[in-house]
Amino acid sequence: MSKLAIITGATSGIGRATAVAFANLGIDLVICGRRIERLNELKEELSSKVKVHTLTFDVRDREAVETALNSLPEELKQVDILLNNAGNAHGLGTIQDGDVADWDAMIDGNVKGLLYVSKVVMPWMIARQKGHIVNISSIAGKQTYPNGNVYCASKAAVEAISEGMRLDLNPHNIKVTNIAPGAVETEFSMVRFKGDAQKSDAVYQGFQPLVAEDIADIIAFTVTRPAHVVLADILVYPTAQASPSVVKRQ
Ligand code: NDP
Ligand code: 8X3
Repeated sequence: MSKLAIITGATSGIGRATAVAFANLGIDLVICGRRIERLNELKEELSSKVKVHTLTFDVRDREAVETALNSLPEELKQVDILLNNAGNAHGLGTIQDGDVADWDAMIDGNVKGLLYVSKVVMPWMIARQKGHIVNISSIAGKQTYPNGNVYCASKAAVEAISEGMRLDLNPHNIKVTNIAPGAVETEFSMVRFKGDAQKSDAVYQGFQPLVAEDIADIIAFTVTRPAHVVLADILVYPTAQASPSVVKRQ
């Protein structure tokens, strides 16, 4: 029987690449994001391989999250994998100069949004006494770097939530994987720098960063381990990176 995955943040980067990887494994998909046209394009691309359902909502909007997920037909609530990937950094600067709207976007999206989605999906997994939750944290959640402050805090929260889920869902046979990537070239830095392509490009200059497909490949490996095996915590760097701020550039 084919498996079913819900992916948040499937319109771009890691989420989109993972949708493609899952489709290649024959995993049916519920793909989520705010940009409906991108979801429709992805659905069109993958529908010859697997069943694809789209859901449009902002993870920060609790009511929208609940309404969208609860609107799924019963067969699409039989979820085997939840990939909590939606998220972004907004801004890079000292905490004393921080923009409160950016803080709200990161805490509400990266932390509360992940919780809102999980709150709906966990009971479905508990009812079936199986499932796998994969949370995308970051190196930023393991190590705070200068000017990263609130983004790092939001990802440290994801690390703690992953641990909490692993402990509390343990009686229910539910796997929890936390993945902490280093530098992955996606739309991430364009969002962080509010569309400033020069600043965004500079992040990845002089070294070979990870690409979204590298992380998707690892997620695909993670969700295809035997039932008794869980990869609990995965840190992934590009070879040129040794910490958030130590990168060997040409
Ligand atoms: P992208 O900007 O390419 O993708 C972000 C995805 O998240 C998009 O699909 C976007 O969809 C979705 N998203 C963002 N905010 C919301 C929201 N409020 N509601 C619903 N969906 C939202 O970046 P990445 O692929 O790099 O990022 C994916 C995850 O990986 C994030 O959690 C990020 O923090 C994490 N990460 C990224 C790293 C990197 O270097 N790139 C390294 C470590 C972790 P839409 O805009 O359509 O809603
Ligand atoms: C994304 C990686 O180092 O820009 O989470 O925070 S970093």
